[in-house]
Amino acid sequence: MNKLSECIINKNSSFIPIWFMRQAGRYLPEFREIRKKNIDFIKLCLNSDLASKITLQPLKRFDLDAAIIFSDILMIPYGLGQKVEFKKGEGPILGKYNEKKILITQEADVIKKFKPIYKIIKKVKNKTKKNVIGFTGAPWTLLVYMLNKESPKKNFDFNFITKDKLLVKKLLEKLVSTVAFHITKQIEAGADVIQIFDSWAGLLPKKDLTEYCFNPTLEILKRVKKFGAPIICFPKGIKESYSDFCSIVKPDCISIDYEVDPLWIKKEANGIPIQGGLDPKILLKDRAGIKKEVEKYLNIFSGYPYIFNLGHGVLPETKPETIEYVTNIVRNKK
Ligand code: 1CP
Repeated sequence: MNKLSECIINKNSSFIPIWFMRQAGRYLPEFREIRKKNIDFIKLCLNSDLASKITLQPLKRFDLDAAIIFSDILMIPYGLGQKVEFKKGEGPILGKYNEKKILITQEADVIKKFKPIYKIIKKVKNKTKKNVIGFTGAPWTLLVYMLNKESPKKNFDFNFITKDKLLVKKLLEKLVSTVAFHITKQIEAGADVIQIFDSWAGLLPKKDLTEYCFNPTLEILKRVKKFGAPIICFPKGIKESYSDFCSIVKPDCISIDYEVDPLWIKKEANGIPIQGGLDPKILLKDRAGIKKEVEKYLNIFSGYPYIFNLGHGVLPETKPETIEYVTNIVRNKK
């Protein structure tokens, strides 16, 4: 059994596995080199040679315990027939959604489009003994992108997104089944662990978390449990509701963001393995500042099943040497 599974499934706390969200990405010059020649981001995610190569790039440089597949959460809206484009400096732009088209999309149509993704997993699996992490967006976060058609960073209105209750209900059901199915196919292709990113859970009013975040995630976990791969959940930004998330959803592992007090969550998680937490902005500080913060997490979670990671993705301006520096601190922790 490899390191992440050992920590999550066996709750082994004698070793702290390490990987980084967005470890394959814009902070790496070798990624930017490939990206420059591949303007169409979706096409790049479906190019199994290049995407498997990008997935392995961080493992060539750093002593990490896992490879996260190079893909994107917005492959799901793309798979359901919505146009998805990434414009330079603007983030994702989604096309008009056609409710009927989305709702009648069959699993077979999605498989046909996603075949290269499962091929990437198989290729990566053949090339590394490390854990291979598959991932997906959570229904709520995907719904936000599909209906908002651009990043909610730019503009977001909860009442606008949830205005048409019937449409939202139907879309969430479709997303639950598509996400559960995509997780299953990734596990079949060889993914050892799956992470569900609910990057915009923090936009939900507290009273609506159950309906839009907890319940859809619970339903997905129920459907994929029998396939045996542990699931890490990352309901970013839900603050004190991390405690309810742990007791209601009971994920195999909970990924915390940088607003979560690590000492508090250690008490609230009820023994559920914890991942992450460190603010990615800390990695832009000097070495003494970085070491202090990394060691804070290592000390707090000493003796608790913990996976070292950040509280969100690696920022594009992070120096690759910093990732190496942090990895060495974690590795040398006794
Ligand atoms: O060159 C570029 O401009 C592309 C940048 C890029 C990359 C490298 C995007 C566009 N996606 C990715 C890959 C990616 N996305 C990975 C695999 C690589 C790895 O982690 O090593 C993963 C796991 C994601 C997940 C993802 N995509 C999330 C969830 C995590 C998070 O950051 O909260 C989200 C929200 C997205 C949407 C997305 N895709 C890309 C961008 C810039 C965004 C964010 C848009 C926004 O700000 O709303």
